[in-house]
Amino acid sequence: MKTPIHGQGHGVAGHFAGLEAPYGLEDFAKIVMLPVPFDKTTTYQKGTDKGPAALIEASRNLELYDIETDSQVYLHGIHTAPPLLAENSQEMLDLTYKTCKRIVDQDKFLVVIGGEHSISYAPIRACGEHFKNLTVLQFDAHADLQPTYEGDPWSHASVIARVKELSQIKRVVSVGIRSMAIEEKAHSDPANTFLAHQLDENDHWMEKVLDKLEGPIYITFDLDVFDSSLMPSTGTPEPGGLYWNQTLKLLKKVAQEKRIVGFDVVELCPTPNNIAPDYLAAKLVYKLLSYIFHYSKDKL
Ligand SMILES: [Mn+2]
Repeated sequence: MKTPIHGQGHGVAGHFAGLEAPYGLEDFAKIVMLPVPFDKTTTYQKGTDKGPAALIEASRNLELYDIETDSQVYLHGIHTAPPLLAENSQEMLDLTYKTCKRIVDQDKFLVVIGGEHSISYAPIRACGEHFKNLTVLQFDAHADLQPTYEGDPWSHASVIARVKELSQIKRVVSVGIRSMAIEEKAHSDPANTFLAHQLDENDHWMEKVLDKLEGPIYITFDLDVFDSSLMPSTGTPEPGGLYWNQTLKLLKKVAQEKRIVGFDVVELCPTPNNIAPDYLAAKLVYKLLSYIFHYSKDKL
């Protein structure tokens, strides 16, 4: 592949990894990338509505060959769907749910790109109905367990509270939590929560996470789970978070041992003149797809 020129990338603008036909074609592609540029309920730094476009633009600078898995996951085809636009939470969740349901019912592998974390309710609901008894693996700095937040039950701070109410969800396993209101504590589930300060220097905790994962697995990945030095471009950056190699090690183990049926990556809030976090988010998406399609293709 030619070395990309800075600020540009290969292929077609607006397509993940710039993929052109046949790999970016809807009918051919096994993977469908769905941008949901929604930001209405965030309370600190606004701008996650710009996240999907920044992630997709950065992805045009990715190498399509993954060294670690010795694979080229794009050969399965990655179609980038048109962004979903809505004025309010109800409209956005309804539209996103219907679109996600159609994608999973067509046996495509669903990837949702946010947007604020509240959008994750829709793909989780769609995957829960399609795959049944879903376990949700949440990567997040925040518990997101507020019963309602500022009077809004559909706030980004309430998304996991709403997810836990879905009948097709067996369990939510949370990793990297380090910020919680006292009201959320009563709703938290210590047996399935891996608080950031409890993650040791060694990686023994990862086996404990794997033990909690049963049945089909959906990953909701709030980028603020990363340490704020690594991921400053998020609505609510928190110090004391996960690092890149550690995170990928866990994701790889999950892909090797479990059946991942879909995922979302949310809360990218691009910073002007700092492309590194956008590229990190794009690379996370591509690495996770590489792991899933390399290690668990017989389980898909
Ligand atoms: Mn979150």
